[in-house]
Amino acid sequence: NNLPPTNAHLRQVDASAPQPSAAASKLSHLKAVVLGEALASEDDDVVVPSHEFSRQALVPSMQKYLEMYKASIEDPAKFWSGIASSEFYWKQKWGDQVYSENLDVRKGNIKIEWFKGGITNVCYNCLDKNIDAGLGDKIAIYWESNEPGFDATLTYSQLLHRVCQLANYLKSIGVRKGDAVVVYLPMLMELPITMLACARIGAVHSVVFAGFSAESLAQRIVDCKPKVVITCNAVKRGPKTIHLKDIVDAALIESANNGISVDVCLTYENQSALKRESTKWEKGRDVWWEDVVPKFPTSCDVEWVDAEDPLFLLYTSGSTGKPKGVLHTTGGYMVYAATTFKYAFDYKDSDVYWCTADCGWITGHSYVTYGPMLNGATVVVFEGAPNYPDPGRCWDIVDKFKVTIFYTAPTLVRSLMRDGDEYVTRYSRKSLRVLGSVGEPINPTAWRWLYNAVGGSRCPISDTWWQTETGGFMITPLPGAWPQKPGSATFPFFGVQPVIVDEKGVELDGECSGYLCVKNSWPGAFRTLYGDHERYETTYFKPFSGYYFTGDGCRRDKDGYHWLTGRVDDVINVSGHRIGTAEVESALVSHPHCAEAAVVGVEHEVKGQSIYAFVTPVEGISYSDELRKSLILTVRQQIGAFAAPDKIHWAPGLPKTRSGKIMRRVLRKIASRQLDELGDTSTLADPGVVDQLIQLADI
Ligand code: 6R9
Repeated sequence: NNLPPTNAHLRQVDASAPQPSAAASKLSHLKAVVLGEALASEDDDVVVPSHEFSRQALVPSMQKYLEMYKASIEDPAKFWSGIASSEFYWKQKWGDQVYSENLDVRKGNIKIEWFKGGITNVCYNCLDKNIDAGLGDKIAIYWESNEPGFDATLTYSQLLHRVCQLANYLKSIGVRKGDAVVVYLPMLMELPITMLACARIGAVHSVVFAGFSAESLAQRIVDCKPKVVITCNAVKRGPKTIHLKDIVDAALIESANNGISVDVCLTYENQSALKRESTKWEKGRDVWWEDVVPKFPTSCDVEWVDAEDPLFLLYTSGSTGKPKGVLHTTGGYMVYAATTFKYAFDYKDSDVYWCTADCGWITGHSYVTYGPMLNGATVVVFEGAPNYPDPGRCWDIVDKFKVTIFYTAPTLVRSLMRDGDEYVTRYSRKSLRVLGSVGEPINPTAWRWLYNAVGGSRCPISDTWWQTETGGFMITPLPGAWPQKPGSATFPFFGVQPVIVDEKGVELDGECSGYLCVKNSWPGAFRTLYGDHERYETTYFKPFSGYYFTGDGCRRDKDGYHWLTGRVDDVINVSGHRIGTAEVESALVSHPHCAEAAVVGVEHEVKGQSIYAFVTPVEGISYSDELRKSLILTVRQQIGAFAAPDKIHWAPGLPKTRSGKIMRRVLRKIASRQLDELGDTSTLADPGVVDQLIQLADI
């Protein structure tokens, strides 16, 4: 009865939105096609789900959603404990309290706990439980290699055997409950196997995306001090071979220099990329996976853990300082990842699901491994590059495995869109029924292309807004339940109360735009930043007292739909990857010829944003292409290729206020060449800097 404002808007939508009918659906499609981006307002552009789809959907209508949403908000304990007890195995039920939370720094330490005292195991719920339910022979993983024609499959029983062998090996080298395991693997089957093996024995995996540099990897190793690092010798991505083991070697030297030595480096021999004879080897430390793991028994007792014991750590970029170790725990994350997967993709047992994300990011954790496998789904794991050998590869894979749910990122959609429809229409794609998007706002043009060209105007798109920190979807369409608006993530998931606040932290009502916060906890929320609870509180809970602050801007339209408008902090989103400006700046200034650097994001047609760096060389060093190249190389080496600036803009000086703060607002305008929108520059210590920068723009 004390429902959040969002709900009031939902009621309006319910009444005012066109009712799903074949005619309406056709009309809205026509409207979308004919008017394209030129619609009077994107807020009025609706795409209505077909009757056929809605009829079979788990949540077939707005009314049903509202009922469930209301229940989830009015009594979260009842809502979530109902799901937790009926759909998961618990060795022991949680105590009297389903959850306890404090999201208000004024009332003491921030604390979020769900199902505390409950004893379970995520790996058991992903594998043993599904096998006991008769899914042993169901395909768990279709693996597709970088090279077309090379693939492999694992049934749920086979997957369990592999997981147990690795779990037994890890135990044999002394990995125990609570120990960290760093994983630096590409999208081989061994990556989900490793995650599940860690979960089985209560070890805490920390997967590092295998595109990060040796230095970034070392930084994470030093932070979480693993007993073992798991990697492979090399991987092929498209036509390129990447020697991952060399990167790990360098990282291990670097971490040893910082006082952290790792005893074991378990290395999978990825024969299609590199033979073991050609792999550099450190005797005594390095162990070939194939030499040891298959010798271990194919069954392994489960380590039963508390719902609040850690499941994994995943480092992500913030607006300042070093990457943050986002910590997720067991019970709440499990329930949330599985439930969001099920509803947001309208999951059915017969589905074949493919998410193009890498397990090195949160999307791969929650929606390649845990969410789908907790539901007993068949998952496609793809090693390669989505446009290799040509831009039709994705649809080739869709047809090959009869993929029904395809989940990807706007940046890939835009790049495939540019390559032309002929790569799409060459393939049938008729197995597809639900599409998904994640990582950044999807622009309406890309949305429509995905909807029409890829999905044949049949498949709802779940534009899922969420974050590493949230563990699972927060604002997302439920396919079939309500009309979509291309570019809007629509409405909150069950149990989530998003609010939009102004700069003073006052909740805004009705049509509004401001900072996106959440006012309650949800089971999948992260519990802390590893080793730095204070930074957790400062970053996420202090900016707006009483709320979790997401770092995103958001607008709510007249119908209550949510439109994410991008980061409002100093985080850049390049191809859906979060990169902190501070990280890139600190890499640049580590270059001996760089005196100062300031980094901003600029709009990019395919990548969403690209990195634009202003650099002041040290006295006596002149601007040159060599210096430019060497600066970019430094960033690649320190962070990874995906963080390399697209542009180095020479700066005799940076625009600073009298107190020495860089005025990024001005830099952003110069970077995007919006020179007539520079705004007030009179508070700059030296306003002349701005003209100098403008003159140097195209050098
Ligand atoms: C899952 C993931 C989180 C940031 C987030 C936001 C952006 C993600 C989005 C989206 C608009 C969507 N973001 N999904 N923006 N619409 N559907 O990407 O996690 O890597 O932590 O990034 O990505 O800015 O704050 P993460």
